[in-house]
Amino acid sequence: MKTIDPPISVGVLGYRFMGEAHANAMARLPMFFPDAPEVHRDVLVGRDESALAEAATRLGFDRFATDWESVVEDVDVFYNLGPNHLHPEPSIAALESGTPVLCEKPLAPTLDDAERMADAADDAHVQTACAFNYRFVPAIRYAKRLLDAGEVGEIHHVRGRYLQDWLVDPDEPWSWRNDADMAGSGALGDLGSHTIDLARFLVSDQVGGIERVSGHLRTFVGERPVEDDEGTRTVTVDDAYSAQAEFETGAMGTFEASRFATGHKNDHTIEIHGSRGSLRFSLERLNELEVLREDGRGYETVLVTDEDDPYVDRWWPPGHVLGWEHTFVHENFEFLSAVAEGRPFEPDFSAGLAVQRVLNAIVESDGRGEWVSVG
Ligand code: SOE
Repeated sequence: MKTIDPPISVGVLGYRFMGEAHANAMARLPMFFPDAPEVHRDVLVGRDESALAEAATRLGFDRFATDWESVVEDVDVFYNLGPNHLHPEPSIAALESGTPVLCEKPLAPTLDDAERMADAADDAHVQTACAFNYRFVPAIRYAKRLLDAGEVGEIHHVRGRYLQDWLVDPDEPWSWRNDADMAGSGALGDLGSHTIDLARFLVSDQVGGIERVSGHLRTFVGERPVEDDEGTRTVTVDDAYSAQAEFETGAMGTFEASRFATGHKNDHTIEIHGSRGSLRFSLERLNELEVLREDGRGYETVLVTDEDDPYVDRWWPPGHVLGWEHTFVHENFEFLSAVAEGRPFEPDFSAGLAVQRVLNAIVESDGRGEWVSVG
């Protein structure tokens, strides 16, 4: 695997939500992770020159560019944080130039694109990352430790749901996230990809992969107003999905996500029930893990902020809680360290592809009205 000597120059495509989250993470690294490789926020890539110039200055980049083609060859590492339809070509071009790539989730709008990206990663022998940032929540890492230690016993149920409500207003404007060509799918890919990845991360050692699914997708509002313009545009993706899943061992999975779950802003929960105990996590209380132990009478709430909890010693004393942005700092630390040390990174493009296969099977199952094998 490729090793890159620091300082590592990074080119970033995208300067909105995810561009800000990752730029903030890179800026925090030298202060809180002094053992992280030195990183140089080199070039920010986008289309609109004046917006780019402003963002490049604000986010600490030396320069900006409007053509990703030259950037992917020029930098040590490429971050693809654009809308989903921009994930495949720039990422593949970067890999073909031997440049390691971190790409936002879902890996691609379609399974076909995700397969091409994973193939390019295999051929390139460089580090790739599919940015499932919730793997880097300390309480999730702590949950994995408990699961790996066999604390919940044989796993029977894995239940994950990701609830938001930002589209419940039919006057909320249309955006690329509502478009099948640009996004691939809606709540399923945007939110469900996180849940499927988290489930795989936490329990695949115990229950194997997801073998088959039964899915249901629904669009509640078919047309949305166009921002600052006349008329409406058609919504071509799901507003919500639900799915049943069967893991290799026969363990049962139930998953759902919605952008219409009134009252829920960013409520990502995962519950695991085993023969000896259970675990429960919610992103809205991300410093906590609820644990039911074999000899317990009920769930105990563990505040996962002790010094020996994952990543916590890098930040504040016990009880001085962490937030959503810290997950990106941890993720950037792990990815950039892997690049500097010539190690592979997890979750990589093959993990992104594995999630995409499940998303695809859920869509197919909805269309056919029957259970579909994940393949
Ligand atoms: C919007 O729905 C969004 O920002 C997702 O795109 C992110 O992946 C998720 O972490 C929060 O919600």
